[in-house]
Amino acid sequence: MINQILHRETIYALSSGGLPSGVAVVRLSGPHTRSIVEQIAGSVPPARHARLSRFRNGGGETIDRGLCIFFPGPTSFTGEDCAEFHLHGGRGVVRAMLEMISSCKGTRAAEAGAFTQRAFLNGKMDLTGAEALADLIDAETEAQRRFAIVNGSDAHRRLYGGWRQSLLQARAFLEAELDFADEADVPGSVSDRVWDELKALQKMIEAHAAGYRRAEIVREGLSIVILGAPNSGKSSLLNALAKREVAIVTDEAGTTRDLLEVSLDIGGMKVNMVDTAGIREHAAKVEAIGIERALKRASEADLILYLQDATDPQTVQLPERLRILQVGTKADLLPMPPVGKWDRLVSAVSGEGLPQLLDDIEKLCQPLQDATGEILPFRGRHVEELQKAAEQIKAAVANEELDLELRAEDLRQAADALGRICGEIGTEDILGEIFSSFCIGK
Ligand SMILES: Nc1nc2c(ncn2[C@@H]2O[C@H](COP(=O)(O)OP(=O)(O)O)[C@@H](O)[C@H]2O)c(=O)[nH]1
Ligand SMILES: [Mg+2]
Repeated sequence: MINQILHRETIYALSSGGLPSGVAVVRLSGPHTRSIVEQIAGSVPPARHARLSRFRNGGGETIDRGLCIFFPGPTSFTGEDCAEFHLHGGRGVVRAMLEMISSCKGTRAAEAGAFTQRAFLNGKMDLTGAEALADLIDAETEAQRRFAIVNGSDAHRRLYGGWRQSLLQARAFLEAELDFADEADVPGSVSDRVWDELKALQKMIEAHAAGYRRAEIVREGLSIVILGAPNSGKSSLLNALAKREVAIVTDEAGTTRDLLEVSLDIGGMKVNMVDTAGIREHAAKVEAIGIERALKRASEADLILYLQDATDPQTVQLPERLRILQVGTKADLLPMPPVGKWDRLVSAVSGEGLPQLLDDIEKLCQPLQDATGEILPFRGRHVEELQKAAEQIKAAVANEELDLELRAEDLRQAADALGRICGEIGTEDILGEIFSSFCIGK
């Protein structure tokens, strides 16, 4: 893959997150790692063995006692010599340790994603692997975690590698045909088969690219908007589902005037639920803006919960063509539940109907749950490159009157687009952007 890059500086960072904490992990990577470990922990422990050590500062004073682990390159996370100090997670302890490391020769505080970037540059993982790792760290729900693990394996590189191989073979056929062109007795059927296979490949790439929407929902969350007339119980339902007072509830119409969003974990899926201004005519200015925003957000949502006060149902105009679940509210006030008027009847006060409503949403999420086991493109840049590849193949196939050489060149560009996704080809200019979204210490 990519040759080992020798970094001159040794980077360090607190990798374990917010302080204070029970344990804090300070991590090092680079050529001075051994000498720094010697200075701080007295000597270098056997490779990949945790050793209880006394950590000292430059003046020989004890900073703390903790575990030290040394990971010799190239079989480390970054491919370089790495080490970890496991300290007590006090602010003063960590500060003293970071100060000590920064006073050692050749060290520099790591920028966001710097360890992973070195791992990538040293061929320890490909770009989609690095991006999936960032997703794993950002994962809040079970579905996000699973998706990041599945998509963090080597699967993208194998999938795109296979497609690149097919393109290479197709080019080889075309080039062979070019060589024989003068002899005029090459059977046409060979290249016909190549074009058929390319058409099939193009379809496959397009279908794979279309999976991005599913990946997006798993990563960003399913978007559900609560709509209904004022006082239909929208804010109360949001609070009941969030199990806390997120939205203000009053019996005054027009209390909620802006969008209010909470992230919920429903059956392991991230769901972004949005409470909105009640829809009515003749609203005051601010409220009218709120209503406009509500309708706009609803038109982009994956699901609308359309609420009606079951004791006094008001009808409002909904955006069309959307998935809508009709929900009757305030069920606790009804002496006899009406049959069949709503998909669900709920009460934010007694809690009745809420588990069933959550079930409905979970069922809706099922196809997405299944998507968490799929290998999908999961960044905008993946889809752009896939589309580029598909378009180049399409151009090569369609332009029958074009020189074979030019058509072969289209195929080369398609293969390059696929190669860029995993970072096997020319990605220098996008690395900064990709790794800056990582956290420090990763
Ligand atoms: N009894 C009862 N009252 C409710 C229920 N949900 C909401 N309310 C009341 O209905 C009024 C309007 O509720 P709110 O959630 O602010 O409605 P929104 O305008 O649609 O957000 C408030 O007085 C709530 O206390 C419910 O399930 N049962
Ligand atoms: Mg409200």
